[in-house]
Amino acid sequence: MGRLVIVSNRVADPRKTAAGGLAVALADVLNRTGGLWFGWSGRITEHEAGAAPPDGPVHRQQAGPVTLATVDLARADHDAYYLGYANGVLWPVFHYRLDLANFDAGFIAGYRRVNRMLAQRLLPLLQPDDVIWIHDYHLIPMAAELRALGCTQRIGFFLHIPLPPPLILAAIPAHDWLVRALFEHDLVGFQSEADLAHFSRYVETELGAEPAGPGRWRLGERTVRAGTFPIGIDVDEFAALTHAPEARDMYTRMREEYSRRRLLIGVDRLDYSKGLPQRLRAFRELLLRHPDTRNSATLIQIASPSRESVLAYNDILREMETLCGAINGDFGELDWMPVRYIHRTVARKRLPGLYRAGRVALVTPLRDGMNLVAKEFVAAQDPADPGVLVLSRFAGAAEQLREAILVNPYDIEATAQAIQAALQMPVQERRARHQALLAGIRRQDVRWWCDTFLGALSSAPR
Ligand code: GDG
Repeated sequence: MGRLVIVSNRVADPRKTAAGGLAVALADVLNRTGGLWFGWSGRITEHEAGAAPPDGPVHRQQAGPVTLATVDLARADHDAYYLGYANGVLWPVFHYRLDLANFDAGFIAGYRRVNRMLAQRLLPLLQPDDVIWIHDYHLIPMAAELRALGCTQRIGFFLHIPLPPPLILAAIPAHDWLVRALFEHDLVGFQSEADLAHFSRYVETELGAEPAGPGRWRLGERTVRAGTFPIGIDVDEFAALTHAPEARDMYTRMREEYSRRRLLIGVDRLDYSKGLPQRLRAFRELLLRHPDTRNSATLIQIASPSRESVLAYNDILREMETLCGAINGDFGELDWMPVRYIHRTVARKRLPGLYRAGRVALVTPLRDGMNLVAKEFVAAQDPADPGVLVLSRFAGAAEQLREAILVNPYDIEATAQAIQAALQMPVQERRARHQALLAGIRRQDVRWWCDTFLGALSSAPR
């Protein structure tokens, strides 16, 4: 295979660790293979929309075997492309939240402009046998822009978030343009079978594409291959982190602090897709229905700050503060608070210790492409005395992690019952479930994901 070129909205130094599933997985891939990582620098400048910034269009930096190449965005471009279209239209609609989408016509213009500009800046950096792997909803039309400039290299695309059913997708004003652009790739990857089924139904019914063999569709001159490639984690690295001093320290402190109580753990970006208010209501229901849990169970909810300049994220912030305050006010005792809500990022090295101290993890998104927290929790457990994973059936991870306790997060009472079952699960059953879950996340880990996707991309017929 030729040199690997990864394109994603944000580029992170792979020698440092970052919060965010995508950054963690991509850093892992590139550290292994070397190559080029191209995307936005994270910097916003005051130059004119669409124009190159005055200090040169592309910043380059060498990070071990990886060349980082980044561009700054003009404020107007950033606001329309990133805040407006990617996170104000595509993120909510792809997570089935039409009610939160803002279809302002200026946003899509900025989205097209930035995708075109990124294609123009990447093109001169490409070598003839490069294999290009574009990531996520920010960059759906970028391959089409590259092709328009004459790029003939293999291009793959991976969607990290869900793809909704055709009639939800069709609410986006330019939906057909958006999905047509996927046909400019040699391979399109989804997280789950459900997403792939939505793609297949959409392209056949809305675009009139023809099935062209298993996992292939033809639209006019173009044929695209599409498949399911559930993303994984580096299980061994994560298990090793569990034994590092930072995680051990966290684990010991949690065990001491909560020696008489059982810990429930939630770790999420503060995002409306993660089902946090529903989770807190289920926890309140648990305290109401099962008085034995009062004074004996504590929920630690980490909600790392995310996309604070997008309007819908302010509402969830306020809702969480109100709910946590109400639960603690109604049920708290002088020596016990039911919820510890932490609206900050926890250092990555400490996370495994927190996971390991948890008797139960609550991973209950309303929709999620995959959800890596579910897999990290499993990897961090003590096999002799493992915690229990309560997992939303609407996370992509639920297609793989069948031995978790699967819940419908909208059903508050049933979720409360599931949490109680998790708290009471005997150790033999916990061990058996954990063993099966661990084997699954080992089989399909991040290397499997990367190798399988890149293998399929290199061999996709052209
Ligand atoms: C998107 C898709 C898909 C979270 N809080 C802290 C922290 N994290 C880390 C977790 C995990 C990552 O962030 C979150 O990954 P998820 O997969 O759960 O969710 P998204 O960020 O929404 O990621 C998702 C993923 O892409 C990959 O394809 O699975 O469905 O939405 O690694 O550990 N890390 C630290 N402190 C925190 O407070 N250090």
